[in-house]
Amino acid sequence: MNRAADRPPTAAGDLLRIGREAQAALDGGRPIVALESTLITHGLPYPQNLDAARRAEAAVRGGGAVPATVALHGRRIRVGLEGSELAALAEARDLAKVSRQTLAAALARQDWAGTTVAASLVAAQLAGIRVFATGGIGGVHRGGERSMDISADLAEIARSPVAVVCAGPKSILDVPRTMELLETLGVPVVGWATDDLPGFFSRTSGGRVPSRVDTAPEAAALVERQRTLGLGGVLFCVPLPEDVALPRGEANAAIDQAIRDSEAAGIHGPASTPWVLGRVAELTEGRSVVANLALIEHNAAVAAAIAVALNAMSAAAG
Ligand code: PSU
Ligand code: MN
Repeated sequence: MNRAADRPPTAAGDLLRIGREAQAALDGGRPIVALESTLITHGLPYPQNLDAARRAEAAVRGGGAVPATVALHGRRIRVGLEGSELAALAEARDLAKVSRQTLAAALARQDWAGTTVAASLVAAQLAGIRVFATGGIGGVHRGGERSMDISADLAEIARSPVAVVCAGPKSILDVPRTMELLETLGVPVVGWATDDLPGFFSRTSGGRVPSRVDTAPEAAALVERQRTLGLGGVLFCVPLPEDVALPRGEANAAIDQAIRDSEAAGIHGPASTPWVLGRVAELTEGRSVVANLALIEHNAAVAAAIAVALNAMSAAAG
């Protein structure tokens, strides 16, 4: 399925640089999982960000797939970084956070930049990668019905034929409106072995998921049907590991406080999520960061299992 010859021709060639290992996996039709990098450049402080990136890549490998972290560097969209490049990205300060709407402009610059879920999905699609993992997606921000601050992630998930594995929308966002918009955009939201919508730092959000799968082959079959119908992406929501989960009330209290503080500090737009996450980390004395690292790793492992199952299906279909 991932073989070079099966991929649609793209005019993006010169703007895209696929790493050696990722290219070999694509050429050989082996399972591969794309990973985003805004969580490295903006989501977590150094050195936890590098730890998260390495653990995610290791979890993908442990699951039998090849990791391909997406970022920008040298006026190219990079898909698949060397270990030293991952470290350079994690150590650099004041990098740009690039999403779909800023991608073309950012490619005029040499520097490293982090790619959001939306921009990373653009890259995955160009490279011919069908499975992607992150910690959390963007969504409808609180007050978004007035501010219209709605992440480009949602529309991108709707239009990219890529399976997105996340830990559910966190309550930094307006979770009910995020779910409504996903429904409007026609994105299947699928619980991973759960009927409850996971709440990122906590295993439940209070909401329900419209559908669920319990195994990787079941997930792969759903992804394949979605592709056959040409309906765009699928969003898998995976509850974080029990031992690091925060109680829902406690996570929400920290987030409420952090959002009040961000408003008092006048933080808006793309700066909002990184600022609020940093404040939540302070308020939970670092436990939100421990949870964040573990859920990123866990989601990467689930994504690898889905990629492996998709490949097995393609192989069986000849
Ligand atoms: N949620 C997190 N950590 C993150 C992000 C979301 O828990 O780092 C990042 C992701 O890269 C996501 C982006 O794609 O924030 C969304 O930003 P915006 O709302 O500006 O589109
Ligand atoms: Mn926004």
